[in-house]
Amino acid sequence: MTSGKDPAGHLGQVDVAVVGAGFNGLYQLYRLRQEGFSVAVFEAGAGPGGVWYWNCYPGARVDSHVPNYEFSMEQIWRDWYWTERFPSQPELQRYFHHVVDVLALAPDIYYETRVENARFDETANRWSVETSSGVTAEARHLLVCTGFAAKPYVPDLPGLERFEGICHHTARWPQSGQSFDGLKVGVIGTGASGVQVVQEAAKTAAELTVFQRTPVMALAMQQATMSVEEQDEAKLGYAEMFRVRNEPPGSFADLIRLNVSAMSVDEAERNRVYEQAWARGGFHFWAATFNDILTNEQANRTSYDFWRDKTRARLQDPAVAELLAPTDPPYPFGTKRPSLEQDYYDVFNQPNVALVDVKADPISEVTPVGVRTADRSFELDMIVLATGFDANTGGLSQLGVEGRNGMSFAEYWADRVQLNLGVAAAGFPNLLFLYGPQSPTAFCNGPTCAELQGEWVVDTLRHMRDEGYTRLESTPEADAAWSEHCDAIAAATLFGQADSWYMGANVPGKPRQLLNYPLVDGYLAKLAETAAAGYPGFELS
Ligand code: N01
Repeated sequence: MTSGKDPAGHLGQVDVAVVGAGFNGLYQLYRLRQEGFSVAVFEAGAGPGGVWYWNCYPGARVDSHVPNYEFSMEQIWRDWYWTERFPSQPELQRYFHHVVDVLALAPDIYYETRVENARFDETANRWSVETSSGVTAEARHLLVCTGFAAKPYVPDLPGLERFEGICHHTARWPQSGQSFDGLKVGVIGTGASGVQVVQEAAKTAAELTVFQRTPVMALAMQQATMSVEEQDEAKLGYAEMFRVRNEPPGSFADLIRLNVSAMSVDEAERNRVYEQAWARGGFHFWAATFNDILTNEQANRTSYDFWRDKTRARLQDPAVAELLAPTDPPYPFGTKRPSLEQDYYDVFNQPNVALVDVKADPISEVTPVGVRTADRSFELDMIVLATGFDANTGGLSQLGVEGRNGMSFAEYWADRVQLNLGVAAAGFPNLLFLYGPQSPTAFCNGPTCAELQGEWVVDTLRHMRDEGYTRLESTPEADAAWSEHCDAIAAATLFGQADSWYMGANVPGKPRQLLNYPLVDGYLAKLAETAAAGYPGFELS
């Protein structure tokens, strides 16, 4: 099924093939069409939204507040109203349909069309793209907009395939829905997806068993409903808000880190700042307190202790409290992405909810009727795999991209991932990544990054067309230099101390390196510098 065009057959030559109809893919389609390029978007899902299409598990909602988390184009926000500050996945899906309608994008999007192979033709300087629905294209440029979470990670749990109950990964939840009502549910994993599923399952599951390996440091969401009147009033300031969002430090209009060390103030002042950030909710406690939280262990510990005490105050059982919010931090605060919660900690006071520490007592196997750890057995009707993603690079390897000499991403990055500015890699001419590895991805947010990084991509393609270039390729030296620069930034922070997906460390065997660039403003400056200097580090011909 496609939206708009007849899916059968060959599209012939297009200027740009885009993979993915999430924020980045839609933005590229909108802007490149405006610039006069022909564009085709291939999307594996049956609708737009990317992660917001696939992650339809009960309780899924975004952790970045609106209106920051939306496109800045007035024709989109003018008639759009949210119901909540942190919208749910169904509301986000409606938003994506609104975007597609308002910008009239549908005719160029091919849904249920997974890119299965893309080969670079050295003679024509074009990508031959083949898809699961039979649509093909010969594209001058291939823009990979698959996001960081396109490939779910399922750990190697012995016996998982023999489980006879219901089993879903959060990112492959049935689109038709699956409730927890009256079931004995086991949730494996306590990252952002696990937190949200647990909150929901605790309401109606007969029994909920949460298998925790590492405690999440979940922050108070401080959810709020939003009225039409309040949004109408706020819209008077949207143009200015989006202008600020796009300026240094970039990505959030109202999350500004203080230019003050946590160690330079006394405890009372520190707590005042922390209380204020806590009350504002969302990522404020992570990203808008002191300037050395993520670089100085002592400063970081003050954040952790504040979070721990806030959290433990809500837990009735001291043993459960010690597992969920240990006396000493299991990793530095904020070096794994903090999830947002509404009543995650409170549900552990309920009689139908149990916590199992699978660090101390690891899962040994999944049986046809449940889960067995070294010491205990749990009978379950349903297993939820909230085990995250082969993030940043995993989704890319699924596309069957063959660059020069048939090289795949997996081959090029076998020992370590390296991309020039997080947008291009040697051996893959005319291919640009948006929201990809070694760009600000996880430290920016979808719509903002789609616009900020996206404009650079639009400018680059326009520059090539205007100057008569048909080929752009990164150099191995530039890839290596950017990757080393990312390493240097990682070394100056505490991120390396956590086994997180930021570091590729959640998937066994993956090279361990910082896969996201933590400085949005520095990144944008580098992009601008590169364009202004005539694209050093790239070969244009
Ligand atoms: O994945 P995760 P996620 N046995 O990797 C555990 C975004 N997101 O899907 O920490 C037992 O964070 C693993 O344990 P450990 C957001 O950016 C956003 O939750 O490796 N447990 C961990 O607890 C987020 O950061 C939203 O020890 C195992 C969990 O599985 C990112 O996506 C919502 C295990 C995986 O946590 C990823 O979040 C959802 C095993 N063998 C997601 N293997 C919002 O916007 C893994 N685990 C709110």
